[in-house]
Amino acid sequence: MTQIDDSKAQLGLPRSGRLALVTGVLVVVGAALAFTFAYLISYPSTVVAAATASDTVVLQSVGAIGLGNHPTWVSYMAQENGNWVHSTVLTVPANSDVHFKIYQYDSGSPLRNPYMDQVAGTVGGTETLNGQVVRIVNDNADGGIGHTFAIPSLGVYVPMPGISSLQTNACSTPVPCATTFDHNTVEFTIHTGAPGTFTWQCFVPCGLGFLIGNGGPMSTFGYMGGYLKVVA
Ligand SMILES: [Cu+2]
Repeated sequence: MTQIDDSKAQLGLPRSGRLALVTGVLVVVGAALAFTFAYLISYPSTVVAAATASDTVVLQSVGAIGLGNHPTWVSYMAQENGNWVHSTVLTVPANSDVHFKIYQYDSGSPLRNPYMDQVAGTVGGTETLNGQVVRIVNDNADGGIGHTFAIPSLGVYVPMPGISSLQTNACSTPVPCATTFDHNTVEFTIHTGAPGTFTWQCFVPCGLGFLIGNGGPMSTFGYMGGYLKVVA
């Protein structure tokens, strides 16, 4: 009767080979866990969007961010000291009139809820669209609505039209988009109250390729939503 050599019976490998295999598997699993953990705790940096009430919060919305983990995703960017940062976590001063200027480079579509054509929660209940003061934007016009800037808990809703389908100079370079590309400029002022942290988001279901447009960039901080940190 033949005696089974235990050192070679399993996987047909000698003991040292099995040890190397197990070590290899552990290293791969460990690396995968570390990568997943690092991904889950990654978070947009906080941008001092307006240090004082006399500063303007400058943002841009783009059709594709072109960098990071999701280069094809639609996104906002924010300016800090004149430099563009891929973040949507913004600090602004409390108890102040804070002015916003948003360059909107993306195309748009009609809204699912045209109620959001109306500007709300801004000083005067208006926005300035390409230099013109308006209270309402027609989402059924050419271009539709690209994105909205909304802070639901403060009652702020600002519709931002998409660029016209007839325009031929859409932003095609890596972000940030330069103002030489087609865009709409939306400006408004909100009055901040006491310090606090408020969620802001887009309400256009612009997450192309995701379930009813609300996944991906619509549900990931740093893209179509973020925090407005109102600080003393
Ligand atoms: Cu959007």
